[in-house]
Amino acid sequence: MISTVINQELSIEYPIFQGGMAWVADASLASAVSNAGGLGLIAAMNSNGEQLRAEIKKCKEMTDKPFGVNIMLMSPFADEVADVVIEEGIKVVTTGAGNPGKYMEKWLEAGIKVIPVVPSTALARRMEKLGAFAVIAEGGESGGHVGELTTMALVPQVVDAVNIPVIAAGGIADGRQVAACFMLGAVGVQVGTRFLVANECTIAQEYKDKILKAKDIDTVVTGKRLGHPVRCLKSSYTREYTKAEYNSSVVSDEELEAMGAGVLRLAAREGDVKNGCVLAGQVASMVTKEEPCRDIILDLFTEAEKVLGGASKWVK
Ligand code: TUI
Repeated sequence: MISTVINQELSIEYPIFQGGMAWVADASLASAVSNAGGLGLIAAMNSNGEQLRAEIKKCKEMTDKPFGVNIMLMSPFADEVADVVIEEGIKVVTTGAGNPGKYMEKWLEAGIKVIPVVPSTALARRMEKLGAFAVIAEGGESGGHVGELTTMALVPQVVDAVNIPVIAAGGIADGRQVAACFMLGAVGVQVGTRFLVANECTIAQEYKDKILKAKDIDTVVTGKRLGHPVRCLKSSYTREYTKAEYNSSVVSDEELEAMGAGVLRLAAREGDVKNGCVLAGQVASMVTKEEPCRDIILDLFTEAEKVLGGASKWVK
């Protein structure tokens, strides 16, 4: 049984977080992950304050286990959702795509455990100083908004840089990868892409089918030119976007920005995986089966324990 400060302090069974995926991580997925023994997270990215409040209330009805909220800091509603998590008594907040410094004091005062995603040791150290409970070191193998470093390079460097717990994210879809993260010094993992095809995940079936059919080299990073690099599956949309992105003499930044509007919702909610943006990590091709969240978590940890138990086979 893998047990660390993460599951112990957060009162969950397994040290695993579900990624706060935009337009994906709703009350259904978050409550299912929490009921399965992990930490489910509702993504606030696509919600204003009142929409988030409604989703939190729904989640409270679906589970009596702890769950958290992920706040995407580039969201125009970040300020209002930052207050809603306090009003609703949320115990764990993760953040992404920025520095949550300006909210830290009030969240800590409210007794919230703040766990920011960090793409570098510098931000990890800053977060530790501001009172973060832990950090999520997310490598660029992940889906969605990505940093520069890989999980393999980032996790041990963050582990060495701070004295708070480190959760690894990016490129984790099976038990071998969970085990590898523990070997790098992480005490928990965050998994996104594998939960996309969970039975309890409410995204369009077309999105799930595209994940299930993905091959190893099917992801691409778009949006670097505008400073918002995002990893997703290749599609007609990404081909058009990439053409525009590397043609700055013809396509202005404003036009490029407009090409990104509404594309996450289009794929996740309407199932238009040709014209929408299907966020997914590099491990999408390892995700081959739709199953309940409980089976995903059991599979990850059963295999991880086996691998960790046999780790010494390399030492003669
Ligand atoms: O946030 C994510 N993944 C996301 S957010 C999202 S929605 C969206 N994003 C961009 C454009 C349009 C829509 C989809 N996926 N992951 C967490 C994450 N955070 N990865 C990397 C970072 C990060 C990057 C830079 C965190 C902090 C940071 O620091 C900036 C600073 O101010 O130091």
